[in-house]
Amino acid sequence: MEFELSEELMAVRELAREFAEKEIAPSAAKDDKERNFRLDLVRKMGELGFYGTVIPEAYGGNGLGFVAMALITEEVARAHSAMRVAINMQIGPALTVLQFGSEDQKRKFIPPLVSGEQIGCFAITEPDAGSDVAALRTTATKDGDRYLLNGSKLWISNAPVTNSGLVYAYTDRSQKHRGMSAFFAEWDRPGVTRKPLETMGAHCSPIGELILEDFSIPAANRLGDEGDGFKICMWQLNQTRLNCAAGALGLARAAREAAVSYCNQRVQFEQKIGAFQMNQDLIAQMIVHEEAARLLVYRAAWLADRKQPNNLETSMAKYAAAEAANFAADSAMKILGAYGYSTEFPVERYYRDAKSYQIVEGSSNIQKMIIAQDALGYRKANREGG
Ligand code: GRA
Repeated sequence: MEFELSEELMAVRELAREFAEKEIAPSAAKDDKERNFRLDLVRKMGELGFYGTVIPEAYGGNGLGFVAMALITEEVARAHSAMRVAINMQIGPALTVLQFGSEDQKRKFIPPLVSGEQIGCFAITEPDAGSDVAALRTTATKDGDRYLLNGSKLWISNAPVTNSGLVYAYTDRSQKHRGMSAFFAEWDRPGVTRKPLETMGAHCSPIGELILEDFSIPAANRLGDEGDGFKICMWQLNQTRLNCAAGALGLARAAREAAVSYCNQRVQFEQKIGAFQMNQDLIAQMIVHEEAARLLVYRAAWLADRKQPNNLETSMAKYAAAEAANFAADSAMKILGAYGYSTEFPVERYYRDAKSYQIVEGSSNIQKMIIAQDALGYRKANREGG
């Protein structure tokens, strides 16, 4: 058993930390308040290779692997959690095309996502299909050498700014989940209306609705066969879930660091408040939850690097990290009191941003369902092709 990072991975982490501290952190409060989408920083992360870790060099990546992806994501999220969504939006579609795409699709669609030239997304969720992916209603009707898509995709990260990405729709609703198909969409075309939406946190990660009315996608952009969509989606979610888990870890760390630092400065009743056992209790719990989540996140990434099944391990990592982030943000708020509640300091942003991790990429309840049903023998989490 090996708990050390290689020199290469330590260098990757150092690069990401330096970038996050110098370029992301200084404007995080302003960007959050103004809900800025930092295209400049998104592009810079592309230049630094942050979207290429899980993509081979042949398609513009650097092949550093999933542990590298997790380390980078953790560092970025520690500086500003909303900025790590950008990593997922580039990697998610690129990696899915790498897994299921034809050679032509790989050459055409992956490099612009890896470089950050095209802003990515993945459109799964709908007004009546969140946790229950199979309930989605968007249809894709074959029309000669293209498909016409009709439906509404809701709460789609990057919807207001995306150029290209994945979209899931039914080619045959009567087949239930076996009639779902996956497509690579180029969004700067007619037939799509974008409606930005506002959320409580992750302000720098634009989100919204994509309304599709006879939105045309060339048949050549379908990933896999008709009917492969649900399995492709489950596979994709397993990859993108890992990025969320790493992001939650970064946020947990930021909140814990803020709490520790404040405990060592703030004096009440003539003592540093770190001397009070009730605060020590919170700090100890924050550290243990964070460190346990870190081991789970790194293990899931390590398994992914070895191409070993990791759906179960990724669900555990996502659940643990999301809960650790929320525990840490909530505890930091208690420790900092009014300074935590104030919009002048970052803890209230951590608190708002942390909530998203219990919702996105499979809620905490969905992760628990996957973990428990595997343990009970009802539904295996690590499946063939998953
Ligand atoms: O029997 P079969 O041959 O028909 O196959 C079944 C099963 O074997 C079929 O799908 C197969 N399957 C899988 N295959 C490979 C299921 N899971 C997998 C897998 N992991 N790998 C149907 O299976 P089922 O178990 O009956 O499916 P279900 O009950 O309809 O759904 C399962 C489940 C609840 C886990 C799924 O729907 C799910 O994961 N839901 C959560 C949805 C989610 O995560 N949404 C995220 C939206 S995107 C987002 O949040 C963006 C955030 C961006 C950011 O912040 O970064």
